[in-house]
Amino acid sequence: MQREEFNRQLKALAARHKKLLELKNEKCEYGNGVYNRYLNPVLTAAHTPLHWRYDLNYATNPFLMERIGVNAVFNSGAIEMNGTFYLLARVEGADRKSFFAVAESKNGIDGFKFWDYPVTMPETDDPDVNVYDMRVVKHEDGWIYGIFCTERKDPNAPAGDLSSATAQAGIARTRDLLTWERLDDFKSTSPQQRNLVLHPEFYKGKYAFYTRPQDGFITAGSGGGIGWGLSDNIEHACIDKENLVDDRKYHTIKELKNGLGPAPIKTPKGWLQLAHGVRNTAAGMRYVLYLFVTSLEEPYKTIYAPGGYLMAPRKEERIGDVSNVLFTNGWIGRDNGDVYIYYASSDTRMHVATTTVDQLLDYAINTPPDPLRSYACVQQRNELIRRNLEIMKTLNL
Ligand code: M1P
Repeated sequence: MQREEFNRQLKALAARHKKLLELKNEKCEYGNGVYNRYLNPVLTAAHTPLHWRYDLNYATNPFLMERIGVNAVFNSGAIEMNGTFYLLARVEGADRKSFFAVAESKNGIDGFKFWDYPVTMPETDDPDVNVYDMRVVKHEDGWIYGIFCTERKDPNAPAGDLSSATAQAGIARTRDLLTWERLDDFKSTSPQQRNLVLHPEFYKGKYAFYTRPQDGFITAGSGGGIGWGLSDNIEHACIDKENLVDDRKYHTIKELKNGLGPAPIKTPKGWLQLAHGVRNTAAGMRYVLYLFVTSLEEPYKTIYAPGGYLMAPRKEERIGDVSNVLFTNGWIGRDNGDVYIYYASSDTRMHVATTTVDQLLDYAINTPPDPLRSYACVQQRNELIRRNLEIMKTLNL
């Protein structure tokens, strides 16, 4: 390609990228009263800066090729600071390794733009092979913590098994999302820990963690579900006992496994908790999001557990690298009561859904719990139908 043509194509590429970043987002028509989805994803691989992917120098890249590809942008932590919305995105390169990068927006629903450089997350003495799914937590100790999964090859895997891995939690802290201090990896008695979440307040003077102990890398095995444990300090976080917060149950949306999403949002009626539940199907695992509320005084005690899912994959959300998956590790509860749920679909892209604390509490408190049997589900529904038929009669519907 001649230099002139290179410059022309580069300008066209930059213009298309700018247009994508400036695309306005709109609420989807007809929400369900609990939350509103939006028409466009807020982040995709195509949103990553061109200068992360292309060599922009004609002399070294005369074909204007993508040199280091980006495969997907998903599972992002979220935080609001001084009125700006920040996502700590999981960016997955074409080489399958993930890293973190900050994207910011003024309104939280569109205009997300990545910073010039991704996060340089320091390593520990035992280098991570892959890092992902950061929960960003503003703790009452004054620090912003990033709790994420650190994955390494399983040292006990038999020769030839190149897939077995161990997942543990990495912990880092920052004041500005730019410079990160890496602390010791989290320690517990479980061979695998993913979806670790730091509770934003001290509990009896200790750091409190929501855990997700597992026997294997993929399956929960004897792992009961979402747990809770306390650590004396954060620099060498370690828990030796986990209490069950939310267990798995037969024939529910969380039969196979579950895991807490972002850190909970404090409300006058309890801690709003958002999690993912997984069940198996003939087409593979199906990940949905569900909500529950725990007690203000004892954040490990569930006080409201609405039945079923809050959000499940629909339309194009169903399709991606790992299809039929919704996953969240970031939401923002604003001072005015608005809640922005950042969720990823099918391990490929990021979306937002908006709601309020009042709506989520109403949903949590007034949605009947899962009665666990078809017969009981029909009774539950009949009760609603009976009441509605009366109202329909009076309203002539
Ligand atoms: O592929 C779906 C998700 O699988 C894992 O979730 P869990 O920890 O519940 O098994 C994670 O690897 C997550 O990143 C991924 O989105």
